[in-house]
Amino acid sequence: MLASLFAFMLPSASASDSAANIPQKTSGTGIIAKVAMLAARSSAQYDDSQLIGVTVSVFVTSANPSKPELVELLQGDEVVAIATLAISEDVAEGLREYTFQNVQPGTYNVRVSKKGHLSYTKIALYVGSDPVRLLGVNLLAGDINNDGQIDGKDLMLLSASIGKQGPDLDADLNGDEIVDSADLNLLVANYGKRDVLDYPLAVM
Ligand SMILES: [Ca+2]
Ligand SMILES: [Ca+2]
Repeated sequence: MLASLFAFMLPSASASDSAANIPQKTSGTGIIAKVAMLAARSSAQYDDSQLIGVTVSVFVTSANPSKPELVELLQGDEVVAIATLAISEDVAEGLREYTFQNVQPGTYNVRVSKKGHLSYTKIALYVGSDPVRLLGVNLLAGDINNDGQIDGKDLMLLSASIGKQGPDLDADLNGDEIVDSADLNLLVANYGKRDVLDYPLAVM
């Protein structure tokens, strides 16, 4: 039985590049050829399903929750995807959820960056067959010149801007459209820190 089905599959396979050939066969052969074609197609779909990846969610807080972050998925140093901001009412105020869809199994780095903040990079995030939730990413404010560290240069920039008002001021770390002591306090709290590289815990 298998052998006879196989015999019918062969001609259908050879004619697979021209669907018009199928109806020209005798009706019996045509049906079996069609079944074989469908079987081949569903087998192909099954193979495709093996390629469907999982969702990776990243939950982020920062000093300025009114402005979006840039959330990137990397393999080594190469950016392979940029996350989209998820609209979810379940997420608490000030917390933002970003998602990457259809992430293939593998090991990735996830980088979260934002104007005025040190970046955060999760190193060697393993993605298997289950969805991944990366929780508790809190960006540190104060890197006004965006050089990866919070130091005297940032402090000078902020000091020179004290009292300024308006949207999109570089030294307005908390996004309330004024540069004042609240921004200074944020910078001082993170003074001396650098871009965060979060390595996996060593397995003993
Ligand atoms: Ca800086
Ligand atoms: Ca401010």
